[in-house]
Amino acid sequence: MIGPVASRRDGAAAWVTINRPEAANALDRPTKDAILAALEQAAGDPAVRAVALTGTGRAFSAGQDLRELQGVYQSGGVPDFAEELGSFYEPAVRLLTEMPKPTVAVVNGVAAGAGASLALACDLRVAAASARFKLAFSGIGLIPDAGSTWHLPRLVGLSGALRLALLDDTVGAEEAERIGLVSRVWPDEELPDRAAELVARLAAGPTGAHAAAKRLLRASLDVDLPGALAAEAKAQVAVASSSDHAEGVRAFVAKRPPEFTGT
Ligand code: LHQ
Repeated sequence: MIGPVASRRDGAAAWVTINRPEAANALDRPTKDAILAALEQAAGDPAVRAVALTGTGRAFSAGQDLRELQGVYQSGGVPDFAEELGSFYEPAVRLLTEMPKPTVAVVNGVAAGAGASLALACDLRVAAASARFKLAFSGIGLIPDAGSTWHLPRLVGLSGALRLALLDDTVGAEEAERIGLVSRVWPDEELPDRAAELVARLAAGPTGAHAAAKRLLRASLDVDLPGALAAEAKAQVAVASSSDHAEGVRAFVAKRPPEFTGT
């Protein structure tokens, strides 16, 4: 039986697919537990060199399961938001942003609420032409969470972030590409193959160099130039001793494509 999340390997790429299409891949407790387990597994497995997060059906993810939330309110309870955030959203966002390998959101359909936040936390987003982003938080009287207040200004600038948070505009895939939210948009029917190709390319890349580039770029807005130069030098000395660097130079001189191993 397939649970709320399907994990599979495609060579050195791990694919984590949210699988609750009947609920727009909304995040209820079992789904959150399964996503976290899948991300932890992929992050900790050195044979995995890129991770893709996607959804089954018409949605990427509609965020927090609001029926689950409503169930708590109806039974007279008060959901423990701090626990919700601390037990799933924070660790998931930290795994996506900190694992030493590229993470890609393959946005197959609507990404709303914390579903959008998870997509924003990935290193790259690629989208189907019919995909759309909607923060949705203000619609239920909440603030953008799961890292959205941090990621949005970095991805689309403060003005764009305020527009998305306060006006709650729905942004289609083409506009998302134009404003820098996504890196590629493909016709819906081409998304699976094109995304698999892109994720496989990342998984066949120089994983150590990708990891260091990801770490430095993510930290860059919080350090000054001398600090960034020093961090670059330290990281470059480390990756310069990798097999992948030697292979890259060998392959260039031999006029052949490099065969990186991630070591
Ligand atoms: C849903 C959901 C959903 C359950 C669609 N839940 N069923 C919050 C609280 C606690 C702690 C931490 O953080 C958070 C973070 C958050 O994520 S808050 C934001 C939560 N998300 C939303 O407010 C989005 C609500 N959904 C929508 O606005 C729309 O459904 C979107 C724009 C996602 C999609 O619209 P449509 O394409 O028109 O699809 P639909 O509305 O018809 O949805 C399809 C089905 O999925 C439908 O079920 P039904 O049985 O009626 O066919 C929806 O009820 C269900 N669904 N979102 N979040």
